[in-house]
Amino acid sequence: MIILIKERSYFFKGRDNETSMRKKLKSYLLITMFLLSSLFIFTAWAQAAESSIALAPGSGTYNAGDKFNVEIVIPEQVDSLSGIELHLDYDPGVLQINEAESGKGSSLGSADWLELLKTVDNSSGRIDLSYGTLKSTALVSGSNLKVGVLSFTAKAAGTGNVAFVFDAAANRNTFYQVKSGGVSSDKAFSSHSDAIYTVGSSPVQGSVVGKVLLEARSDHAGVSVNLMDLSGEVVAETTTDSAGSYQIEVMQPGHYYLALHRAHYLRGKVGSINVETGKPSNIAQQVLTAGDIVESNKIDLFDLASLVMSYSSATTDKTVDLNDDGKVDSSDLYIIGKNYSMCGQTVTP
Ligand SMILES: [Ca+2]
Repeated sequence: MIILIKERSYFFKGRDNETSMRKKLKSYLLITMFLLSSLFIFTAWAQAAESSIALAPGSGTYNAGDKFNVEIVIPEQVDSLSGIELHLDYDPGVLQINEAESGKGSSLGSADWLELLKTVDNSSGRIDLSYGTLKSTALVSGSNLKVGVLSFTAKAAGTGNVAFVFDAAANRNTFYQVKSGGVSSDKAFSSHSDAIYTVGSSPVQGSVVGKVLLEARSDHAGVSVNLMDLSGEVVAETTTDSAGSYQIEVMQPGHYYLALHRAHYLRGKVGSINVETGKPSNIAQQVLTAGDIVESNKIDLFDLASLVMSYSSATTDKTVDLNDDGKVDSSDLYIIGKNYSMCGQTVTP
């Protein structure tokens, strides 16, 4: 507008002399500089109002079996934070989540903050967390706000990424919420910093080697073999091959037991395993008892009834065809009868 008026006056006055023309050019220049500088100030102000979200540490090197914590942080100043929704993906082949906290143990630890959503899936590698408060007295302001804590175990050698997800269509959009004058508004993060963690393989200390057979079968694949420590935690796991063989590498020498499980068989257990450095611990061959058709870890009337219902029919249902010969007949009934009222092992130490 100012430029326009100046131009008009310049036009009407005419080209009187060179000095006045210079003066006018100078004033245009000053106006332009003023406009440009106010644009810079405005941009700087707009940037200061933005917020990013980051993982700390953003990188790290660990050995398989190490546990480490990662904090979710908003570095910039945030005023009157009333809620946060966090969605992250990670590589479940390399990292395992033990605990994810959106609030407890972080800047949002007040009792007036409520956990609205917490999903952690170690098979697909996803974390969904949401935390918020309805009380205006519990609003949080500050910079470097810790809005979450993730506790990981370095699972296996490799590179494990942890990345924020911004996918509103999939209902997995990371954002935060602030409250002003009693009104909440959703805010998008202007930028984000993901993380990469490198896991190196720990030197193998010992191993557990053995064989588990499935009663009345020739294919012994698929028995899950869990190595447990004496507090009942799974330390390592594997499954048998078709010969029933398994081998488990053990990082830490010590005392363990094995829990054995295959669907429709009684559970097995091998106690008092001593793993020593540099030496395989050979486990005596185990046989899992067939006939637990309804999976109660006991062979009883319910299993017998299931078998009788399919009796004398050709079948591909291996849960009732106990010896896997394509039909349900007296040989399957014989197995149930022989094992009748037997119970499997309990998994707890
Ligand atoms: Ca059969």
